[in-house]
Amino acid sequence: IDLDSFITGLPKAELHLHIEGSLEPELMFELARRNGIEIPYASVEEVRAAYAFSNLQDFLDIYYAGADVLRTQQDFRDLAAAYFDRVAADGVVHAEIMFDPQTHTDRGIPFADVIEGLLSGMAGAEARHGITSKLILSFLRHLSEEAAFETLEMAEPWLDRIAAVGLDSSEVGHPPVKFAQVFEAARAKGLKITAHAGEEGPPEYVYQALDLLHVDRIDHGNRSLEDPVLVDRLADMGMTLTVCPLSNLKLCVVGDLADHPIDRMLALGLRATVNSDDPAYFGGYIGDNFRAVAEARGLDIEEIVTLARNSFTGSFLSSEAIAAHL
Ligand code: ES4
Ligand code: ZN
Repeated sequence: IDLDSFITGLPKAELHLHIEGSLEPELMFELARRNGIEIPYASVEEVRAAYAFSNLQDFLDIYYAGADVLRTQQDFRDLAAAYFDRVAADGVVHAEIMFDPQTHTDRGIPFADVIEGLLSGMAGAEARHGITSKLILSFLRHLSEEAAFETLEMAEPWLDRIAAVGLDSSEVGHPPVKFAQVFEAARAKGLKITAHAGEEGPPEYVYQALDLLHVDRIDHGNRSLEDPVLVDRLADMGMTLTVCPLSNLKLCVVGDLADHPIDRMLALGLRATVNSDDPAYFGGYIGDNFRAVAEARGLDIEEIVTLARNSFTGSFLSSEAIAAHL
C-alpha cells in the first residue's frame, strides 16, 4: 500500500474548516444562477485564476465577496452537503466546522436560515456517510466586541447545537483582548473556546488567547514557534494546534511547503493536527493537506498516524467518543 492510499484510508477528524471556505466555484455559479445574482467572473476557470493571495487580507476580501451568493437555507444546506460528500472520500469520520454568522446577518440573511441550513447538511452527512459533526460559531475580529455580543445573543435558541465559539478574520490589529468579555460570556454558557492566533499575529496574541480567552484549542498557532517559553507551555498543557499547511502556503505564512514546521511542532511535543481551513480557496481538502505536507516534509507513517490521532484527542467529542476513535 502506498503512502497516499494509507493517508486516505486513515480515519481522521477535521477541526479547522470554515464552511464558507468550502464554496467551490462550480457551486458559486449554480447559487448565483439560482438566486439571480451577477458575479464578477465569466467562468469557473476565471474564478480559480483570481485565487492568488499574498497575505490573509487579500484572501479575506475575495472570500467575503464569494459568500454573497449564499442567500437561502437551502444554499447553506447544499454548501455543507457538498463539503461532507467531498471529505467522506478523504477518510473524515468527524468534522468540527466553523461558520461566520456576521458575514450573512450583516447582509440581511436571517441567522435562523444560516444555522438551520448548516444543521440540515450536517444531519444529512451523518445519514449518508456516518460522519459526525459539530458546529463552531466564529466571531469576526475586524468587527466590534459589541457586534460579537449581538451575534451570541442571536444564537441563544440554538446553543444546544453549537459546540464552541471561535475568532477569525483579520488578525493583526485585532488581538484576543478585544474580545475577552464576549468569550467569558460564551464560556459561562458552557461553550468551548477556540481562536485563530499566531497565523499572522505575534506570539503575544497566542498568550492572550490562553490567558484572556481561556481557549480549548488554538487555530493555526504557527508563530508560537518564535517563543520557546510559549512552546513549552503549549506542549505541557496538551494544547491542540489546528494547523493548515496549504493555507499557510497560499497565504504566505510559509514561503515553501518544504519549510513547513509541522514535523518540528510534533518533535517539540506540540499536539499538532492537519486541516484544510478554506479548501475551495487554498487548493485542497484535508487529504490533500496530509499528502502535500507528508511529501514536502518526508513525514513517516508514525508522524502521519500521530497527526490523525491528535485530531481526535483535540476534538470536542466526549472522552468516551474520543477513546472509541483511538
Ligand atoms: C480564515 Cl485562513 C483564515 N484566517 C482567518 N480568518 C479566516 N476566515 C476564513 N479563513
Ligand atoms: Zn481559519
